[in-house]
Amino acid sequence: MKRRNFIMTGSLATLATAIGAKIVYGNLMPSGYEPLALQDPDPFKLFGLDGEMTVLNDKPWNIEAKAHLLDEKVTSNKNMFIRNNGLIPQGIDAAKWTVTFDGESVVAPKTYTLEDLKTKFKQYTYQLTLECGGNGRSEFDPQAKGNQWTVGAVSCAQWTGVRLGDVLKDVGVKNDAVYIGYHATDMHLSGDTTKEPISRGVPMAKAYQEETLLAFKMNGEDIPLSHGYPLRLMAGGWPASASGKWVNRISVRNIVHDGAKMEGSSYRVPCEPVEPGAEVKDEDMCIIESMPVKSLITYPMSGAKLDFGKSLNIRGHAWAGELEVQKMEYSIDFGSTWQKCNLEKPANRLAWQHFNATIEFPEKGYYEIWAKAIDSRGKAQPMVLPGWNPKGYLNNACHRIAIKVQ
Ligand SMILES: Nc1nc2c(c(=O)[nH]1)N[C@H]1C(S)=C(S)[C@@H](COP(=O)(O)O)O[C@H]1N2
Ligand SMILES: [Mo]
Repeated sequence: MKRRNFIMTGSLATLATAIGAKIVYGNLMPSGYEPLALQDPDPFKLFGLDGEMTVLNDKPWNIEAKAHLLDEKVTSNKNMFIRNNGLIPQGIDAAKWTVTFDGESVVAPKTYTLEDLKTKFKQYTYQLTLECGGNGRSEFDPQAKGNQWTVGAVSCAQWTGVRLGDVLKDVGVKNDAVYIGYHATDMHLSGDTTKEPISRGVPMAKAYQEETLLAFKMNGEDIPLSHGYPLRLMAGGWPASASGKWVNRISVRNIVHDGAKMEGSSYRVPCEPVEPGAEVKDEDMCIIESMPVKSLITYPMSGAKLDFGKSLNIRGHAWAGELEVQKMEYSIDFGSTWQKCNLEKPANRLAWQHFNATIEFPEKGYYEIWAKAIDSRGKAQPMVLPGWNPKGYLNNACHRIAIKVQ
């Protein structure tokens, strides 16, 4: 059951009976709030039964991680979510792979082999946070169409490649350049080869950022096929849809790139907040750029049970798009009071930051741990769902886990 479906009918005592433990800060629970322990899946039963990724769709493949699978500081290949809009290309020969720069705003089109990229330009390695714009979509009401991502469409792997900016300088870009748009070799679901499943991009300022890479390695090895082998764009901190996989062409545009999924409600949100379910005109929609501040508790799993008298060390990651996370807090009393977590600096700009805290529980019973990150401009994650939008993007509500102390 989702948060929205809950109608709080019972008294605290009835809720406690249903959960099988006293709700320690029950008097502080927001009215109408559905405790995690009463939601489906019941965290005390389901989580921990398997350590596998969740398949949301197999046509195309869309797979997400569970929170505890993201516990590593650097996300390993097996725990990285996969998001495809079309069909994964087959039979790739990396030795023959090329990437062509074209568009209105190149001085002249230019093509590079992978070998050219690797030998002509300096290589850089960064940890980059990659979060799907639709991560958290499953909680929106009215429900938004698309993959019902919960919390696991985010990763922070280590990427190696050349700076897109260095290559653009080598290509030669005219003064009227506004945007770069990627083109890739994955196939439209219809099988129609004249259609692209997705062709997005970033404004020139983001294209020239030091951390924006044309990457050929992930975690020190060739990029896995599902993540864009042999070449992908990496624009960390932006909706991951800007980071094109299997890239073989980059167009330097003198307009905002108008490729597939750049327009309408794709990766765009109302420029001003709207009522849930509202119709929003095209011209009132804005392209998502930097992702909002967010965090994830990766240890323990929701549904963990703890012996009374023992303290609990929680940990996880926090990120804030183009910004740094300045402060990380947790609450065990449904958001009434907040305590500080230890927060590490990022490994580099646009990498997620690790946090931890030691929690003592005052008595036996049921608790929820809520985590809240605050970015360098003082903006905090909301406790409840943020602004509704037609496609269910940008849900950065506080992550919460359920705990029983017994
Ligand atoms: N060519 C291509 N690039 C793509 C996509 C795609 O379908 N095709 N999906 C985008 C979206 S919406 C996301 S969230 C990320 C997912 O990257 P990952 O599968 O490596 O985690 O890739 C982006 N790049
Ligand atoms: Mo995405």
